[in-house]
Amino acid sequence: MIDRRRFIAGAAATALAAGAARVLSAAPEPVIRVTARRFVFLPNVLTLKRGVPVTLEFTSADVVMGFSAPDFNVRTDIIPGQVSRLRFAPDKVGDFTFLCDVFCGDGHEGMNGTLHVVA
Ligand SMILES: [Cu+2]
Repeated sequence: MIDRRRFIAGAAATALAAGAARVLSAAPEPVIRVTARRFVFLPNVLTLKRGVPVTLEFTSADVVMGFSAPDFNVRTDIIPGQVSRLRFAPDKVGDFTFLCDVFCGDGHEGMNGTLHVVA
């Protein structure tokens, strides 16, 4: 019984070590959470790396919104009570405007932010 317990502990340690090696060899992709509410995105400056896939996770604090980054041809609806995920890898460096593309009220036209893409 003692030997068996020792074996199980050894197996667990081996599994942990294997897991640690996986984490080191493939860092998890970045995830950035963004809250949309009338009439702002928080945060409204998102720093990304060119060529590195990123997942943006959007939630809405009030009404249906949209996220659109025309320079990268990506968009998604943002629905209250849901998480909208958008995964892409920016292919150019610079500052690019993103905006809400679903009419959400009187401040909608000014609801935007910046994708700050670095090398
Ligand atoms: Cu809007």
